Amino acid sequence: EVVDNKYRTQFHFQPPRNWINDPNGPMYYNGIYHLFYQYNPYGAVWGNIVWAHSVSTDMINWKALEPAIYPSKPFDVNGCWSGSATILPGNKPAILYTGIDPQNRQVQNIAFPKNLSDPYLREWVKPDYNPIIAPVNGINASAFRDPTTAWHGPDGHWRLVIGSKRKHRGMAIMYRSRDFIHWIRAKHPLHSANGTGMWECPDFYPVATQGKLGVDTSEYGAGLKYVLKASLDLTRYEYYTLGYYLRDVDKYVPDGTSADDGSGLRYDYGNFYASKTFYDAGKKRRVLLGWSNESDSRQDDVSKGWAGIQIIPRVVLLDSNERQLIQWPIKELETLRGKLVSVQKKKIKSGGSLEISGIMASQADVEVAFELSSLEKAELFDASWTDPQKLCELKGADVKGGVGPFGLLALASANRQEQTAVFFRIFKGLNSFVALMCHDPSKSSLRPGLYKPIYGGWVDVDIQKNGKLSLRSLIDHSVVESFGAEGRTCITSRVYPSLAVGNAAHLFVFNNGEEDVKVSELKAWEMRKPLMNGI
Ligand code: DQQ
Repeated sequence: EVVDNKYRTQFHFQPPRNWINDPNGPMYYNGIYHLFYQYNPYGAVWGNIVWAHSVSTDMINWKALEPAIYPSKPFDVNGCWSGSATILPGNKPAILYTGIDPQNRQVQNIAFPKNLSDPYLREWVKPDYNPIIAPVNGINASAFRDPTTAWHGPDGHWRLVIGSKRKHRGMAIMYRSRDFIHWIRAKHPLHSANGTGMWECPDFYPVATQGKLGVDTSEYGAGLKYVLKASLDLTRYEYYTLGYYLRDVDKYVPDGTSADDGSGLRYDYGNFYASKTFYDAGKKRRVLLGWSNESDSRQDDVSKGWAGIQIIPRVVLLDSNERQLIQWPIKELETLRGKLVSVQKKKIKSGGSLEISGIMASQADVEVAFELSSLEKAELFDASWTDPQKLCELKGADVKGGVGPFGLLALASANRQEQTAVFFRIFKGLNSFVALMCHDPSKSSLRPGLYKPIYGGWVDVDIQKNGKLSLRSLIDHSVVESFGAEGRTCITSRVYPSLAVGNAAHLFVFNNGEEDVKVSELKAWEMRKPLMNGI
């Protein structure tokens, strides 16, 4: 089979060919990171789903193995869908996943490594007592999937949740087990929210209110808050809330400040779905993985022979104000940094720009710190602007502003007929300034008929106090993954330039605001290619 590599990413996770979607069962076990993922062995569109398997010692260089879990028994004959890993006492990993049975019901199955002394855990055994959880007693058998990593309570029982819905109410149905094999449904879901529809790939875990360490899923006690995330099938966006976990009654109570009705916080305001975290006991951090789908057509995917990537793994921490999470690419990514170009203390005048040359700008890691000496010219914020994505649509990169838009033009052609703009705008609100971050790929390609959605999110920073705003963008041929304000707002876009390809891609800093801005420092590294599944 031939594959077209023109738009292939070089340091983002991909197999050599075919369709991929959700990350599955990520885990750290005896010094090795395992990533399983939804994969179609036969083509570049969704279908025939198995758990493909790769291993790594740094989550940047990957070695592909044979699929670990694939349809072979009645309880998964029609597909092996998403799920999670849990490391059981005695250092024994177990995988829980959704199988599609002969009646096309969604059932939950367990699998164990065949041979614990194989460092790669290549072969997995699915006992014949599967399924271990079936959609009975009123559960909708076509809306019952994606078991989480389990956590252990003080009563000696394991707990997990499974994504579901009842009518329009999305929910995380909870189960308990003493032996990890016999599971009993709890009377109440861990949490539910009306009007949100099916919850796919739920994730539930603690985060520390102090310090920079991640927390294992079963930990409990003072100084922890909880994150509950669901991927909403209705909108194809994910939302999370922060809150408390009342362990005695197994209920999650989201903070009053964070909406859980599908309008709240997101890990990523762009093309990002079906994410999952795991606790990395090696480096004591919680790591987030997620799928970024293509935004070209199905026909494009078939002709290029591949579709879908995983984002660069991100460390997840609670912001010190406890209002949101902060995400940052794992440190290991920096081992790929090659040739560096940098800029210091450079004013970008109103309407001006600066080209950053000297590296291959189609494969780069760019960090830039902006300094705003005055916010006087900031536009007034209109209280009707409640949706940041809509505001970015209203005010794209070419729409002049007061303070901003300023930021980067990634994957730009020499004369900027093509560009993917990553930028901020600052507005003056009633009591404080409002910062907006946008991705505007509307000029990302001269090719007709591409899907080029504009994305946006608010940036939770005190811009008046700081007078600074930082941006990091990971640019990789057909993806731009951006981190605003040290990872407070993240946006990922998939783009398919026709001119700004390979060595013909350019990188600029731009400022379309009335107010001048200063680049206090910019560093752009050309990125090397890691070992990537034999590609
Ligand atoms: N993808 C899987 C499901 C999950 C969905 C099937 C989310 O288990 O709900 O490929 O992208």
